Amino acid sequence: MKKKWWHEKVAYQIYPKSFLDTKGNGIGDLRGVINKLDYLKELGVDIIWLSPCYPSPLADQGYDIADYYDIDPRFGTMADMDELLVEAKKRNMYILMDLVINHCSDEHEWFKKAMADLDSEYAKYFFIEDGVNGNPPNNWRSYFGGSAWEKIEGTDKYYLHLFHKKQPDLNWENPKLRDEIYKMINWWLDKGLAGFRVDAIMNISKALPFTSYNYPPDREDGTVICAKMLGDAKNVDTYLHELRLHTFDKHDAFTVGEVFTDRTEDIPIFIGDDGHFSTMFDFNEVGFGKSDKGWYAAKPITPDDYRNCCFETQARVNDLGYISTIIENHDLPRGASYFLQTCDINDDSKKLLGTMQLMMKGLPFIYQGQEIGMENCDFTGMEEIDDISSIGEYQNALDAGLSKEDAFNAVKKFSRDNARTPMQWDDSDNTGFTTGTPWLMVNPKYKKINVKSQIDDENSVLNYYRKLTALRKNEAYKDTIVYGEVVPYLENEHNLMAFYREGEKQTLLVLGNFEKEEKTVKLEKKCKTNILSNMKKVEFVNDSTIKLSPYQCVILEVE
Ligand code: TEU
Repeated sequence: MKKKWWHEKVAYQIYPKSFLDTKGNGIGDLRGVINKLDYLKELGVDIIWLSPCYPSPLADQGYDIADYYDIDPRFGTMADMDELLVEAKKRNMYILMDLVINHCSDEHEWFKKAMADLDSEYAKYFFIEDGVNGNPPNNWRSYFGGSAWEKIEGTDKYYLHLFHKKQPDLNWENPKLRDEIYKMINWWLDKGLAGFRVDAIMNISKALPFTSYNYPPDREDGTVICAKMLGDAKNVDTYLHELRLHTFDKHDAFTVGEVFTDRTEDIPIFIGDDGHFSTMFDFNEVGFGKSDKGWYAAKPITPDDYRNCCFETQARVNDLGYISTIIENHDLPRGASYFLQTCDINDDSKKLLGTMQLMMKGLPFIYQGQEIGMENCDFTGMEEIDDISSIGEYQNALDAGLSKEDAFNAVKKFSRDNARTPMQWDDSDNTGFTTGTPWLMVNPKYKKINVKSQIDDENSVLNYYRKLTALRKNEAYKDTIVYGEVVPYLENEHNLMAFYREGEKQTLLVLGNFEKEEKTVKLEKKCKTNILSNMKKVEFVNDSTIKLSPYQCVILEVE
């Protein structure tokens, strides 16, 4: 694997709508991002991924784009975007936009023109098919629940939407559509964007013709069927190859793919020296609990599961390419609430979890608020939840026979809105996010968990994250942390996550105790310096034994 400039960086995801509102409309904006660049720089962030801020009806919070060439006025102007690019560059930071090209909004002019004339060339930008005896063309279900087909009023035809009906799928079979997409990508890259996070990209190739699948009888949402469809769809590789030659390669752009695959043989398609993206997210850990029925029926995850998933990914990817690590994003519950559900959720355990992520091999993406230990929101009813996916899940749960109360309780734990409540800046009204009414409720935990209270506290989660990012860039250890092999240690020990990072210059040992109790750990190799711990006291019993306090982690250098 060739070394690349971005391997040594730290990335951060901003969900603009919930980051910082400077206009008082209750919605975060690009000026808010500009205002916080120094905050991010001090956190050690180099690469910023902005979730979509293009004009959009926001049915799926901007993942439904109505115009690829502009900024939604609620988020600011193109001048703000240009300023953001300039200000980022001054600080040696890189901006990524979200590239949502599997679908657009039903309010995009392509779709409006298609609907106005089903024989027009724009109709060929989408998948429009005849119904079968008054029913949709086939039985595919969408990711967000219900049929993946929407009837076109006044006709017996349907259009395909693998996500919400306000997100019609674009027809990648059509070279004209592909050219439109390439033109748009190059336009953004010419502007000085460093690259993209590429949304839902596994979906661009459909299994054609549109035949029905046999559903498992208790299947509530589209995921399994879509997964099966993806297995049958053959053109992902071909499309991505063409896409990259026409766009990314010409600009040496950095790209991170939202790729869902558990097939090792597919990895080189996406990453590595000949992969179509620079990197892709590791979703192994975060997807662990999801059941066949969807998120509402997810199984709990333990620290042992988290550890095993991380090690599994490392073994699978190995030197095939360089992955990106996450513990949360805008589609998931908060990492602390999810991965620490069997632990005490406190500053120590949050620092421990962060250490495991940032010491893994991979480009770490920190999601806004993760660095201060934001937690899930204790929503009290469905009326407080805005996300269309959660609303779909709730319906799925009701349809499966759950009571309203049980359905709500199941959905709220995994709701995407847990990650979408406003960023917690201080303990003033609305947590300093807005002077207006926030578009989504502020998590009441903000009184305790906020940037202001942590910034000057040497022991805060925030300052610990700063130490972690600094360690990744420390000349003495950088090569080992970025490139060193991950070698699991004592992997059968319950509630312990332990691994070596074997580099050319040195070997590090990372130990994390996920237990409420003290843990004594045998050291098979003599360790010298304690490089970093989330606790002041590091207690070696003797040369070959160390005692870890509850939720303690340490990073040691092997002698
Ligand atoms: O997510 C793609 C995706 O597969 C999601 O369905 C994911 O499994 C789900 O959100 C979990 O609840 C991307 C975006 O990240 C997401 O926010 C969008 O809603 C989706 O694409 C459609 O653009």
